[in-house]
Amino acid sequence: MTAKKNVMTVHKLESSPHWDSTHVKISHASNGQLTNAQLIQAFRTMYLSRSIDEKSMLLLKQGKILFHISGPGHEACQIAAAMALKPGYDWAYPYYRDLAFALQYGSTAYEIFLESMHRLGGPSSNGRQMPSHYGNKALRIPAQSSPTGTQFLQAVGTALGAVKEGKDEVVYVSSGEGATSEGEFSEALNWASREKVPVVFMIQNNGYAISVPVKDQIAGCSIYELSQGYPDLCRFHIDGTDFAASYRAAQEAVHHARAGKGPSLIEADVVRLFPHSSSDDPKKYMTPDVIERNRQSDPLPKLERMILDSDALSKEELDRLKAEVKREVEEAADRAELQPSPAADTAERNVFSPNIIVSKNNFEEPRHEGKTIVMVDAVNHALHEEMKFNPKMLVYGEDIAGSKGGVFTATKGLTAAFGEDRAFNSQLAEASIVGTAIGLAIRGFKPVVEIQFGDYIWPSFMQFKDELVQLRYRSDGVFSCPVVVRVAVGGYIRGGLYHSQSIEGFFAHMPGLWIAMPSNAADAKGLLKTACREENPVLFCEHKGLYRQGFASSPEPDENYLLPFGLASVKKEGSDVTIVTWGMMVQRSLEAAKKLEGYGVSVEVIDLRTICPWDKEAVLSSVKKTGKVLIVHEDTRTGGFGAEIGSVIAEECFQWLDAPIMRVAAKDAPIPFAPALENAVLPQENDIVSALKKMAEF
Ligand SMILES: Cc1ncc(C[n+]2csc(CCOP(=O)(O)OP(=O)(O)O)c2C)c(N)n1
Repeated sequence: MTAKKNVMTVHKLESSPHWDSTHVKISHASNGQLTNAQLIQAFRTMYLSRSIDEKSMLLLKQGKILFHISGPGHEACQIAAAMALKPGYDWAYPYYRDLAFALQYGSTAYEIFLESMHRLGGPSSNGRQMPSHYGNKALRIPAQSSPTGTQFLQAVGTALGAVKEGKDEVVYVSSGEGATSEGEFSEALNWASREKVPVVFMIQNNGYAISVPVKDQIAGCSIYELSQGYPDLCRFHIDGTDFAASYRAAQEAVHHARAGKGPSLIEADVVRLFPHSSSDDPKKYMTPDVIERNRQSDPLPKLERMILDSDALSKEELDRLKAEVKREVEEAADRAELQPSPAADTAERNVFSPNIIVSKNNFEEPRHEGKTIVMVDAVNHALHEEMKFNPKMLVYGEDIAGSKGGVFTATKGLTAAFGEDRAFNSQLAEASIVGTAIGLAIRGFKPVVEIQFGDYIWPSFMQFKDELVQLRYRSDGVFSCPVVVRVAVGGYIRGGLYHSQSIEGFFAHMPGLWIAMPSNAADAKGLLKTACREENPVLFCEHKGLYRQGFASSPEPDENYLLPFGLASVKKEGSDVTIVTWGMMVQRSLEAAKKLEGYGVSVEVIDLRTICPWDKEAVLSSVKKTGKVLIVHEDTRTGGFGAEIGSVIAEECFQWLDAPIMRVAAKDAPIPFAPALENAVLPQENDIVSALKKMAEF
């Protein structure tokens, strides 16, 4: 903890000259805009929050709650922020220590206990998410996750949406000081400040991130100091245990945002009076001195003193209020305990949306009659048509805007046709692209964003795995974020290690995500249009080696063509061996199959088209017919999606198999640059031919 902690100072940018730090000293005379009713309200919420935390620790000992993260010491700045906002109109991304915020914002003690006792009927998770992760649709609190820092970019996305809709909503997002070390915090400040979006960043600095002291976390120990270079970022450094000071800063920050002047950062110095979580013991890293000093900064007795000093309530009235709150907490806990827990057979509910917009049942592939187009143009036309169809659709990513239209021209003409508001460049930060898209989708936009190369999608991996694909599940279907992420993938373009990667195997391991990987222009157009309409998040893999290939071009489908996910295409019928493949490998498999005809071997080639869901029925029925299956993919062999397909075939088709299931895939190596090396690593037509011959001989 630094010497700065709990000093009653407020720093303020010159941009708000009416803020005067001398007003911060709390007294009856100087509490300014605070009425007695507000002080009493704040005290009631603080006492309620504290009592819930205390009760939770007891319930934990009784085994009725399995985990708890508490907020004592943080309450004053949280309540102040909630009081400055408009619940249900503004948005909030609170963190796990924000119990007092959630209560003041409108959550009830009963709802809190429903969540912490993992009961049905709570506002945010029905027993899916751990306690202390707040969510409430009516209050506009998106159900929260656990990674420290992912919420910042989502908040920026939600705020960006408010600006786009011309609304004066404000978005609150909070964390501890430790979480600001995550790169996404800086990305969020950059985006928020650059675009002047209405976010209030509330950083609750309690001096520790679990056991790590702030001196080991933040250069100079203050995020307020560190963030001084951002234009239009209004900054405050306050004693967050002081309710009046907190309220004034919060009001100012919210006012700044609502007036369209941009984001604010409030660094609130607070104390953590309880352990980090129920699994922690602070005595292992806090000295008795620190523990005692923290205790003396407890915001609860401070606010109590303020109420008594200002005669807002007498001692007897305050005691009555406390007794009433204690009763409320006991009743809420008892009532919550009586509610049922979720049934085991609902465990897979809401991994995916139950609504399929474009069903594969009774789907009939039309003959496409349009002009022949290459795949990148098919993508481009799909985007144009869908942006016209859905005014809430936005397209953004690195380099996508303006006359260039991306490094592959897939987004060409979108800005000219739909304006900078709907087709725009993002900052060069992949987590930002996906994170903000989540925040936009949560409030009803349809972001169809671009990651320039699959090789660089990894900074967004956390936003994918922990956020994009899990929001629906962790909120049991209350929230969703149907984002489409288009990404150029694949090799055979002499792109070396960092412009060649196949990524579908990694992403297929994420329940909740749909993945497409078309092999030709017509499928690309039909699948992308479907992706833009569906409710599930989609990773749309576009093989850049196919973008302009003649063999991947097709007559253009019309604007009504929507190709369902999970429907494979039999590209060639055969009776001796089945090839299951996708993407670039479809053409190579067809060429190899043609060669095998010369040896009297009839090969069936199935193009999966989508990896999640994949068309199991089509594959199994072909394998039952041929008795032999070769899986061909461009991704590295170990852990590639072929292993999954092979395993399912072995489980469900064993008695039909006349040969071992085989795979042709990339070697387990990065993809090197020199042509001879690249050819050696990526699967070639000859590899497929050899494997087919081997299989035919069984
Ligand atoms: C990305 C990520 N890394 C690690 C963790 C484990 N973790 C949970 S809370 C925490 C400390 C956070 O400290 P701080 O942001 O200062 O907030 P505080 O808990 O002190 O309020 C850590 C490391 C996590 N949840 N997410």
